[in-house]
Amino acid sequence: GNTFKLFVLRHGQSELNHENIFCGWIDAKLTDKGKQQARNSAQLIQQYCNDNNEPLPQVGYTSRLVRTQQTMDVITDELNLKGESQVISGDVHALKKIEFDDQLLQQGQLPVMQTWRLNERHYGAWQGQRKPNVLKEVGDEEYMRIRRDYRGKPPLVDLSLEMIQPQENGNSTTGYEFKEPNRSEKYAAEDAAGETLPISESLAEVVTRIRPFLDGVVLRLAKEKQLDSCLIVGHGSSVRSLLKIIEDISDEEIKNIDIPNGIPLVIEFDKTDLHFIKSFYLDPESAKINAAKVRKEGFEKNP
Ligand code: DG2
Repeated sequence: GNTFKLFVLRHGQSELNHENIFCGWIDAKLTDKGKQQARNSAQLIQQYCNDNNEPLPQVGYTSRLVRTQQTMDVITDELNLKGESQVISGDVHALKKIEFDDQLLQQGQLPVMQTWRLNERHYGAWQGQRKPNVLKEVGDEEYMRIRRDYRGKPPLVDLSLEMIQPQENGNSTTGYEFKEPNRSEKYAAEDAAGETLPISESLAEVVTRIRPFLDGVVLRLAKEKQLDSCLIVGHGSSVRSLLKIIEDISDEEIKNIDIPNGIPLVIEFDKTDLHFIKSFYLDPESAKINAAKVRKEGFEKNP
């Protein structure tokens, strides 16, 4: 065809999504429901490709967080592709030179790249906290401002507190109950490349760090290799950021957009100059219902 397609989805439900806890860079795994959502995504992609006589995605991208990688694994399994995953450091100069092995595709394997630039927005000191508790503490307006305003930014996380074990039954909290994996271990590749990783982010900051990856890797490779499609598994905020850039959504409008777990979006581009044509969900009904639920998280005691 003469269009290039990006299949983009948010990972399936994670354990912390299920518990109604802000997750950010904490490495929560998928729940069984999350895995089921991933399988369902694969079927929707397969169906779409069959119906439109299109090949399956030719490259995959995930964040460095386990929930997107697990989602990708389930999808590649379901599509009978063998995922070959590789970490890319995210360094902006290196990004422009990233290549993948064309041979892999012919052998029924999907080259997958993992980058911190697709990570969820760093939720600062809110990550690991229960949404209803944060809501109670800061009030409705501030809660929604930080969650959804383009420049809303949670308080910075204290990573040294993350290193301390929480004290049960004590009067004071000396550590966080849920925490990020050790940074220097998990992000050694990024460290080595001199990347500066955040301790809290606004959506605006996610947009800034995702742009060089979208242009330097995803769209560049699509053009160079004349790809038909690729698959990105991201997070609520990384998917919102991609949409904001690609569809040129205003700072005001982006406030109203929520991303459901595990429902693929198709974003179509003109193959010749890669200009954006249109985007749509493969299951628009469920996408609408589930996006509305995401927005209300924290407002109901038992979602
Ligand atoms: C959620 C988003 O991100 O939370 O960090 O808890 O996509 O990784 O599950 P994801 C989190 P909200 O901004 O929707 O409250």
